[in-house]
Amino acid sequence: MTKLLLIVVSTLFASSSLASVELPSLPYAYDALEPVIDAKTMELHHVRHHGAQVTGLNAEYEKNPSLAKLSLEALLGSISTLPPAVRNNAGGHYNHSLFWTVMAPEGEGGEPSESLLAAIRRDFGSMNSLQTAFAAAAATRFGSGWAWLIVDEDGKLKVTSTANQDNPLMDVVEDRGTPVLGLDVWEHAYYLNYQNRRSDYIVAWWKIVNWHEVNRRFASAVGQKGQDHDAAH
Ligand code: MN3
Repeated sequence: MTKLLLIVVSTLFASSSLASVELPSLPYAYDALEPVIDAKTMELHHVRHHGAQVTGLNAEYEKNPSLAKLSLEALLGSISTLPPAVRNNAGGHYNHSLFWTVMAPEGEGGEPSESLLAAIRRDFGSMNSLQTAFAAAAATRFGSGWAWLIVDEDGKLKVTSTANQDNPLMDVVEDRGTPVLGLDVWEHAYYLNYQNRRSDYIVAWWKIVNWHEVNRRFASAVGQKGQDHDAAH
């Protein structure tokens, strides 16, 4: 009887705690991405920038508890109906959570899967052309924002960019789709090391892409769950 009560009580608490998000811990140490991204940048970026968005999103959930019942993806999909603070904080939380996972220490990120490579050749011609298109999107994003590799509604790969903390899941952006790779091109992401040389950061960043995670996201986006997963993941 006591046990049952405990289960009931803990279930109640579990569902009421839905109304908050937490800052995810990084899957590597702050200095693990050096020299491409320095430890100080990673720490400030994670704790202060992403941390502030987590706090900000939780504050919005408190103001409007019905928002917390939606998945983050569903929330982003109806962002046009929501206040700007939700757009910035929910976008920032989603974007940074993705960003940390699509990076890995140099030499540990593996390679693109066969099916991802095939899609890259089909939609861009080659990996080189994809990287050129991605660099152009990242370099020409004026001010702050993100560059993305997405799977669009037709299952095609596409390179896009968004301003501020917007992302391709939002119903306010031109090119919508499921992000499989994202690069933060806000100055806070690279300025300590690269200053104004954003394009050097963009080129160096490919060395720390975590293809294990990109492969997983791609397979999930095109509905091949479990079929073409990188064995190492
Ligand atoms: Mn950032």
